Amino acid sequence: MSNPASPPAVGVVDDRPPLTFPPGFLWGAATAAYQIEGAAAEGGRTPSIWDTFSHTPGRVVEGHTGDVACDHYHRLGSDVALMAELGLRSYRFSVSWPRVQPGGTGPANAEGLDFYRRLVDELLGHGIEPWLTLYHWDLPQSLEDVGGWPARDTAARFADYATLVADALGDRVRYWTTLNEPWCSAFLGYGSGVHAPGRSDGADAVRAGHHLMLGHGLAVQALRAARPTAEVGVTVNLYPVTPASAAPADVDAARRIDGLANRFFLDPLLRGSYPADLMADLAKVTDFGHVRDGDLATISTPLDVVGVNYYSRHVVAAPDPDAEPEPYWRAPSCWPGSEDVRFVTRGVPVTDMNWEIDAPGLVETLRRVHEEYTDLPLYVTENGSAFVDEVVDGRVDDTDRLAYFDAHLRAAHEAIEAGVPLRGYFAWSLMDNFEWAWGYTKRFGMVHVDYDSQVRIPKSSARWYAEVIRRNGLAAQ
Ligand code: IFM
Repeated sequence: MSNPASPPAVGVVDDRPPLTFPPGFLWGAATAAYQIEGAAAEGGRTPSIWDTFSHTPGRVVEGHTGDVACDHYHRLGSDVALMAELGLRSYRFSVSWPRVQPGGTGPANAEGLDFYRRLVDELLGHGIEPWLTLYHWDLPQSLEDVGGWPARDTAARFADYATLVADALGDRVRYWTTLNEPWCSAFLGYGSGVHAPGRSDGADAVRAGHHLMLGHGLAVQALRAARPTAEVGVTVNLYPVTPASAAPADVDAARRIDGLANRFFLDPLLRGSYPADLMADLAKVTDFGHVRDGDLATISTPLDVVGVNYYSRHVVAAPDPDAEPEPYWRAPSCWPGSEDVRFVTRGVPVTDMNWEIDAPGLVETLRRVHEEYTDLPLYVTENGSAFVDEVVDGRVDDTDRLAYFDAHLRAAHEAIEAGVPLRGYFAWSLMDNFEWAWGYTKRFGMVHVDYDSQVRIPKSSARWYAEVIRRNGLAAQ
């Protein structure tokens, strides 16, 4: 009997039992504006930090940009038809802030809003529930020019933008997510600088994280004021963090990274406080003087749902005592104050991102959020894998990706059986797209995209997922 929580080996038919999900379980797929839309300079859109970053030589692999991406802006109708063909019950997309509010302040851009109105209407027309994310990393460049997320005012601007979108789409969109993965915006954008806007300052990263959450809290209030019936949440990317050994120094390294990766966001958002140990770890980076009275109450404004993005696990070890003259940790880091913690590989199978495949980590993560933080309904708002795909005779047989989904859906089911109120699952991603600093070199899609012709080919995983949705579960194998 194979381990039910790890993927079946490629090409091996195993003996897993069929699994059925609860009635009404929401099956979907996700994308994000900058990763698929293209039309970067059309319809009144102004540049975001990702336009600037991707056009800066050396920032994105092979100089790729989101200028055209999957050209979804011009292919909305056929893309939604494809979603319907695959039987998706929900589609999670993000709104491009600089498309609907050029420059990040002032009045709405009617043409930009109209694109999303058409998208939502098309989805509803096909019986697909729209799931709208307000911020998936594309801050208007002009707001970055006046300080970006490390500046407090950006949080207020975000709430204004939320109101503007809610006024336009609140009558037809039920599910609203404020932020996608604020850890990435803060710590990759302002810490290591491997994401836009490409700044590297630990204190700025911490300030950015706080102001992202403040913006979230203000946006939740703005959304509720505009649309009292909206179901509002936030999406965080979480990792189980495991010490490489039982040695106290490794255990402490895991505590530190868990603090920065997970508790930095979960505690303020769901408990209204920063963890004391995390603040102590960060004392040499910041005095938290940017936190004002009332901020944490705003940040922890009650939610309706919580979104969890899950990809992998971190395994960490204590700093290497022999590392001096090899200062591996002096490069700009996304772990301010804990730059010297070592990330260890265990030799288990990895995806094309080099991320370890660890389905049991999804069970752990969902149980932790539910058991330690909240009774709210949870949704896996992203889960998926990049693999190298080959088109052969017009087909893409992505057995590795299919196995990854299978293993993680089994894990999701296990979490439900353990009492987690998991209400839905969104595969990342509907289609291959611009994978940030990796450009188009990494493919996460269930649908293959030929970036020259823009032809879409549903991969084996997409056909398999359509069957999962149809059955509301997994067939026996
Ligand atoms: O492509 C990203 C997405 O934009 C955010 N979550 C992780 C995905 C894979 O890296």
